Amino acid sequence: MKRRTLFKFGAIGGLLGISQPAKASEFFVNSVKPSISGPIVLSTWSHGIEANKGAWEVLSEGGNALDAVEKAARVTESDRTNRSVGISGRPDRDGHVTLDACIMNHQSKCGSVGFVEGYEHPISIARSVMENTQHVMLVGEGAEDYAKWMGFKKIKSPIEEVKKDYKQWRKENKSLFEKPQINHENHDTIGIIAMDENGNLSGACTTSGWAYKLHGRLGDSPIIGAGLFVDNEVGAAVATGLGEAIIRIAGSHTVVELMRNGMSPEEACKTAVDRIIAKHDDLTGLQCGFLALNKHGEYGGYSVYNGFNFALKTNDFEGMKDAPFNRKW
Ligand code: SD4
Repeated sequence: MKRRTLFKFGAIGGLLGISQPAKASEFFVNSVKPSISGPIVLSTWSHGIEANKGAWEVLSEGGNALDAVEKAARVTESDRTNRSVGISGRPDRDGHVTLDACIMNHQSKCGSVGFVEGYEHPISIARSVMENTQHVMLVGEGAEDYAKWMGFKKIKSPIEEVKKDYKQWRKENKSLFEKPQINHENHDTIGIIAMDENGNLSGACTTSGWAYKLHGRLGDSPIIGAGLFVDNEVGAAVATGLGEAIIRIAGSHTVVELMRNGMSPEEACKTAVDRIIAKHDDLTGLQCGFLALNKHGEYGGYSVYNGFNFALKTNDFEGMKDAPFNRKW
């Protein structure tokens, strides 16, 4: 049934007192704005510029959003200068670099790995979990065994640069049992959301997680619905920042559901951030940001504190955008 017919029927049904169950696309009708032309990719933080370039190699050739977001994530995972993604990321309090990643496509298929050490591309292991197993999520030793079994190459971890940084951190933080702190220098997870030329959405998220976290800790980044969520009827969202706060409100899923109910991507991100703020008495150091894209190519972000930015690439634009925020540091 065409959308217009549905509306007519809906109006008559309303007059007759019959309520029609709404489809996702109907929720959207009030907020339809002009679509962008061609594909679009958005990535969190400034490392997103290079990641987007990777995605664009796929999208500009007519490739699909899933391949694009995986390629983008791999760019950042391979960047040895990056201290928050991949094996050069910051270690936990015991000196281990444990990696979290997840991926989700336009068919709501998803895969994830958490607490993985010594693999260059956790995002590709996550994709393999999605495509080659009946599971969504593998963690720790089991995820590493799976990766090995699937032919992913193990790298010695931690790498030398990380060991050096860790030694320094231990020196400066004599009491290892001090409360771990997150700050804006050390939490730049990459989350990527993209729409391809067929209008299909996918997303990816990969990180070494909260620096100096407790050994064994998983953040939001490998958790579908928290660090990433995609619903091809509505839109996609990714999160960055303090994972525990994001998990508490099922952050990325919340953003997508708010868009389903008619909010713009920016409004949806803001509403999710407001919810986080309302649920925490102490916001000291609690940075969280969301980035969202809807089916019409509209996008937006929002964060608790200033400083969150994201990289955007379309046929007409390549560069950084600053996200609006609730308060200043
Ligand atoms: C985590 N959400 O492990 C990640 C950290 C992050 O930008 O996103 N940093 O909690």
